[in-house]
Amino acid sequence: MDHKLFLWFTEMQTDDMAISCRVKQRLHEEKTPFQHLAVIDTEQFGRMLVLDNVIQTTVKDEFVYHEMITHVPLNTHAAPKKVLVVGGGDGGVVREIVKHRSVEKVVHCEIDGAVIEASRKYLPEISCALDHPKVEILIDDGIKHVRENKNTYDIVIVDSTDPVGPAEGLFSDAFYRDIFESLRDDGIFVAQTESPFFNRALIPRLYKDISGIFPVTRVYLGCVPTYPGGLWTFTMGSKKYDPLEVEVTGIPQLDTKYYSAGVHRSCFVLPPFVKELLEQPGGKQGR
Ligand code: SPM
Repeated sequence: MDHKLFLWFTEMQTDDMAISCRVKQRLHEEKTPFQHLAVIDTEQFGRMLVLDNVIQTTVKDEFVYHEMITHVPLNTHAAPKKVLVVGGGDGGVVREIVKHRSVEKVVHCEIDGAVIEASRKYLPEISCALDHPKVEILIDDGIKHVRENKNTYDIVIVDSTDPVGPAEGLFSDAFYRDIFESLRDDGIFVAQTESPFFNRALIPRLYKDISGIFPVTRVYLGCVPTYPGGLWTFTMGSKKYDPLEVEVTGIPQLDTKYYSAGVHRSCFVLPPFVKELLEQPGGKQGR
């Protein structure tokens, strides 16, 4: 009989639900000063970055998340020149930012240098723009960086892990206030804000915090198969520009697989069960 041993990686996405992927090969594993880091090769999603046993990104589905967290804010701004990325050590957001011709400088502030090194080595399709001449990498605490740099950025993108452990402070009202200060007068901020199925207390809290600081606050959606439930939220705070007022015919053709001018508009159409999250005490989606 011809037997083959199957090894599986399992992430407990909630206490009662898991995702399992058949593993081809374990490529890398280390304990960094901040977290447990692994890169594995899977049959279904190809190479996968896993932090503290939580899937961060995979070469098969990463484009959805990285395109949506990047192009929606950058195409909402008239001409973003200076962009800050907090987190996102795999480099996927940086790769998308440098597709924008107006951008002159990308500051990439990642607290855990080991994520960048592992991504450079094992995830070249995602990390390929980290050495782009417009990119400056800082191995530093994003919270501190934002606090120390006032009136500096056109766009701030927070590409964090889940709101536990090292990323907890990246989901706080104080951090959002510092981001507001770090932005220029027409600046825009966006953060990944988790699942509308499984983070039903978090999303309204973040929406309330952000809309208490920014004149324009919008929540939008993307579909990331390896995240719990697939459907994923992003929350944008903007000092001036409203993504819903963008003339979508003017959006440049970029090399993207999920984001498009049409998606720029449709991603803000929220199903009632998501809309209702924003209608809890704290205010409605909008100004
Ligand atoms: N550049 C990709 C980094 C990914 N950042 C968001 C990760 C969220 C993954 N959380 C899944 C939820 C599991 N509780």
